[in-house]
Amino acid sequence: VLLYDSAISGNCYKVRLLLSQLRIEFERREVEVVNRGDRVELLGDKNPAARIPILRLDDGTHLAESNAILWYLGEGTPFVPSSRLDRARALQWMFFEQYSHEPYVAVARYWLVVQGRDPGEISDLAHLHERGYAALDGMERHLTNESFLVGDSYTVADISLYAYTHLAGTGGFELERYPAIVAWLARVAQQPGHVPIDS
Ligand SMILES: N[C@@H](CCC(=O)N[C@@H](CS)C(=O)NCC(=O)O)C(=O)O
Repeated sequence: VLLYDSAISGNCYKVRLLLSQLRIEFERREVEVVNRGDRVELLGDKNPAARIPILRLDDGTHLAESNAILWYLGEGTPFVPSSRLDRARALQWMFFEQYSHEPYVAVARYWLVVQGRDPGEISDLAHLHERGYAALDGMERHLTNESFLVGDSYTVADISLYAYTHLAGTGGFELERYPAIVAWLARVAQQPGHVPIDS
């Protein structure tokens, strides 16, 4: 398979991490995520949203949205739960990631690290932090009593939320406030086949 990828994107990292853990060989095509003038020309026929990650499958068709790609790749493996309720719980966390977590935790990092802005220049940084901390509070409450997000094993839900949570410190979030999250991050990083974002 071929991955339209960005080395610095957490959404793309989710896909690289699962491909690595499934030992699926893939080719990477790096796409520029900062200067994005040609986005629709380059990606519009592959993803209506013209964003990466996009996976080109062996039949030549394309699949986009990081969490949809995780689900597709993980289906039929231990990374996607088999019981009806646990499958829905994995989706619950992945929708939470996209609606309540990534728009704040990833976006704070994007402005500070990728765009290299000073905190004072980012007009809505306080809002990003307030909402991002609310998402981290929710994860901390859950992980205080659980080893992983769904059931008692590592799934695509953990991959989805690991991607930007482990980078949250670079977005100005104080992860040391969250001992259960910190312990979970370490458990995730110990899973077989784990690769760091910059591999
Ligand atoms: N909801 C999408 C978000 C994809 C996304 O925001 N991709 C960014 C990189 S992290 C991108 O393509 N940025 C360039 C652009 O928007 O043109 C997913 O989870 O895959």
